[in-house]
Amino acid sequence: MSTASPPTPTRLSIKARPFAFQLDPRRAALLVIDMQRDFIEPGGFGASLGNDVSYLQAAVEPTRVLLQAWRGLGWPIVHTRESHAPDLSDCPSTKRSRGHSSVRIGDTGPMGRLLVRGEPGCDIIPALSPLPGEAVIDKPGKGAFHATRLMEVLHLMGVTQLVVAGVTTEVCVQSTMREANDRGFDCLLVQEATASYFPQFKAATIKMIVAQGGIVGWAASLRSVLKALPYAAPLLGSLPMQTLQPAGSLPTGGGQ
Ligand code: TIU
Repeated sequence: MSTASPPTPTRLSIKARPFAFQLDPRRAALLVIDMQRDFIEPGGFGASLGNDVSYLQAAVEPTRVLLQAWRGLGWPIVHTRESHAPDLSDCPSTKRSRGHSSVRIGDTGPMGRLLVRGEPGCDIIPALSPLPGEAVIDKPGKGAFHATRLMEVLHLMGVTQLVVAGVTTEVCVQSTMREANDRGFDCLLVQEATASYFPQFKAATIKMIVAQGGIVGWAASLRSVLKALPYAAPLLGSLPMQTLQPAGSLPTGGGQ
């Protein structure tokens, strides 16, 4: 008797809005956007803009579990970091001058120079550290395709679908999903694995993404994604209940 695992089907149907997402296991990457200390921890860039960074904590555990599921399958993973060269030659003065803080990109804070590559604050938080073999894309913009090799990296991996996690929902996540959508990628946002400093912006962004029949892409609960991925359903049991949003609490998209 063979003990080989059953073959993975060619399409995995994930319950999603505005309709089921047909994930192709040979073509899908997990894209984790900007889960950096500078956005999530006190004393970083996000806090310097006056934000309450504690809102972003909610996305950490769901993203960790999503990474665990993806790593177990050996499927491609790409992390991004919003970051600039130490000489700030890739930071437009318009970007640097924004915000109402006395501290700006490139200035020194408790975790080193804000959003500068190589500084402690620029690192991805330890709970979600990339493993060897996972791509890490440093991006000077909000969208991950702007002035990066992301398109080439995904092309070389044969990826046409992106399952997306990260922060913040309405800034770098939404910008990247729109860029990806225009470049021909089907994008699925995992709702618990993204967060904003402004919960109402997160809810509105999800509505915008799925509106008009999926004008930007799809959104699904972490539960739906884990239930659809091979071998991942048991991970659901390891998640604290408050990590998973009750089905009824998720924003329903308009204009579907
Ligand atoms: N400020 C804010 O909400 N976000 C950013 O500046 N960058 C990302 O979203 N990564």
